[in-house]
Parts: sequence; C-alpha cells; structure tokens
Amino acid sequence: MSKPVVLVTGANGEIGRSLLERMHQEGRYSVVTVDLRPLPERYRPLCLENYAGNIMDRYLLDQIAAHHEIAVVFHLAALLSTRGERDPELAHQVNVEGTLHLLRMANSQSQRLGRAVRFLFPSSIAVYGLPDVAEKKRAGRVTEEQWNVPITMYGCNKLYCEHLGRYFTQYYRQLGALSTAARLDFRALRFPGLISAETVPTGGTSDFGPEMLHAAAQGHPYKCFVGPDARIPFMAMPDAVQSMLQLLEADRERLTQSVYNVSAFSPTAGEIAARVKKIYPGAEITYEPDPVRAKIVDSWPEDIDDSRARRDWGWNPAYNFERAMDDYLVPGIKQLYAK
Ligand code: AKB
Repeated sequence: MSKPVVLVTGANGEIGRSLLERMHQEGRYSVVTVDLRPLPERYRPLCLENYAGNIMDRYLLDQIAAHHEIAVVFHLAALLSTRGERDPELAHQVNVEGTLHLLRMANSQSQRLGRAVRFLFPSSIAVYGLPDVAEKKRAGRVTEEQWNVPITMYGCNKLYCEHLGRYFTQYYRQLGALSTAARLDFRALRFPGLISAETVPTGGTSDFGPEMLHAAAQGHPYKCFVGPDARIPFMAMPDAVQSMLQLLEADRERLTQSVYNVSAFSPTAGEIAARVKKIYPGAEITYEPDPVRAKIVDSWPEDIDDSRARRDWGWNPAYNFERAMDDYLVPGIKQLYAK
C-alpha cells in the first residue's frame, strides 16, 4: 500500500526543515512541499515532490491537489510578528488569505477522497495580548481562552485562522448539501518561541532567544532588543515537531478542542543570556530594548497552560531549559558552525 501523502507549506522555513527530516526518519508518509524559495539540495531527496511557488496562487494549489491524494496538510507558511508589523496588509494576505486557500483546497480534497483531510496549523502565543507587565505577572500561565486580544497583525491573523479552521471543520457550507464526513479535520497548536540548532529565525519577535545563542556560537556580539527581565515561553524545535506529529496522530474522539497550547520552559532574556555566557564565556550580550518589539514581548504571556494537550493527547515535552541547551542546542550549533 502506498504511503499517505502529506503536503507541507513553508517547508523551507525553520519548522518545515525539521519536520521534513523527522518525517523522512520515520518513513511513514510521502511528503510534497511548497515554498516560495526552492528547497536546498539536501532536503529534496526527503520528498516525493517539491513545488516552488506562492500559496496565494490558487492555480498552483489546485494543480498540487490534482496530482496527489493529500491526506494531511501542515500549513506552516506565514509572515511572523515583527515582519507583519512592517507590512500588515501583506501579513494579512499571506496569513489569512493564504490559509483560506489551503483550507478550501483541503476541503475539496476531503470531498474528493471521501475522508477528512487532517489540517495541522501552527498558531502562536501571539494570539494573546496582555495590557502591561503587571497584568502579565498576575496572569501567570494562561489557558486557551484567556486574553485573546492580540496587539500584532500576526497575532490577529493566527487567532482568526484558528476560528476559520474550526469553522471549516464544523460548519463550512452548513446551508448547502455538503456531508459532514467530507469536511476537513483542523487541529492547531499554539507554539511559544521556538529555538532550533539548525536555523536562525527571521521576522519574529521571540527571535531574541535563538539570535543570542547563534550569535555567541559564531563569536558575534549581540544587542538584545528586549530587556533582561522579559519573559516568554520557549520550546526546542524537536519538541515542536514531536507535538505536531502527536496531534496529527491523535484520535479525533479524544480531542475536546481544535486549538491546544503547548509549552516547555519559560526563561527571561537575562536567564538565556546567563546560560549562553556559561557555555560561551566570551559572549558579548548587551541590552538595547526596541520599544515596540519589547512591548510586543510584554504583551505575550509569561507561560501558557498546556494541561489540555497533556490530558487529551499525552503531550509531554522532552526538553526543559537545561536539557534543551546542553543536549540539543549547544551540540547542534557547534556542529553547524564547525562546517
Ligand atoms: C514570532 O516571534 O512571531 C513567532 C511566534 C512567537 O509565533 N516566533
């Protein structure tokens, strides 16, 4: 029997590349990718087919759907929070209209195949918006439905797309004749800032964590754009990939909601810097808070309550802060820059 086909959008991004490697190791799926930038040579053999193109191109999406029986979509393509504040209309187009195109395509595919295509969507802590640091401290770990008042275009986009996905799963064309069995099956994870040993993210506001570490590993000085007390949750990339695959495999009957918080550890910028300096004693880290980016970080919760993910589908991160640094990030980054 042939393997189920998984479509990954934004496959050339930092989550995408790690996901491709992990799915290749597991060997259970055939992977088709789409990204604006062609995938680097080393990732191409991991996939059945790669399309270089824009998710705004509906013709391209229809063509991909016509050529493959897509069972799963990982829709990773997005413009992140800092980039989105520089060009909010473009962020809306890519993050909302692009997602709508993918949902529509996955829905028609579900109808064509007569079974629900599983649609995995990385949402974000950016959907939360706390008014100030005092309230953020008081709020502590927030649950999925608290403080859903984002202050960035990206956060608004992610929150709306969570609703779009739920709508497509439960109500799409509810006045029409569409059978419920033919609707797609949307599942979202709200990720904290992600830290990868292989790539430095671009365009995000949680980027200060990974940037600090990658700069130190390359012997570059780093000016942190938030103050040392800024605290948000983070997660090591292997756990992010693990959570997506675990949610993908979860039985629908066990899921009590379509959107889940997932969290791992929650250091301040100063605690990350201290750890980085312990590993790279020569690291030069200074603080020059950017008022807008720092305010965005202050609007995100200190931590998120992921007890529903733990209860419903067994989420349990493998990496706490120390393990993430010592067992994953530092060895991986050393190898990366030794090349
Ligand atoms: C960003 O900083 O925009 C992202 C996120 C927290 O979703 N990394």
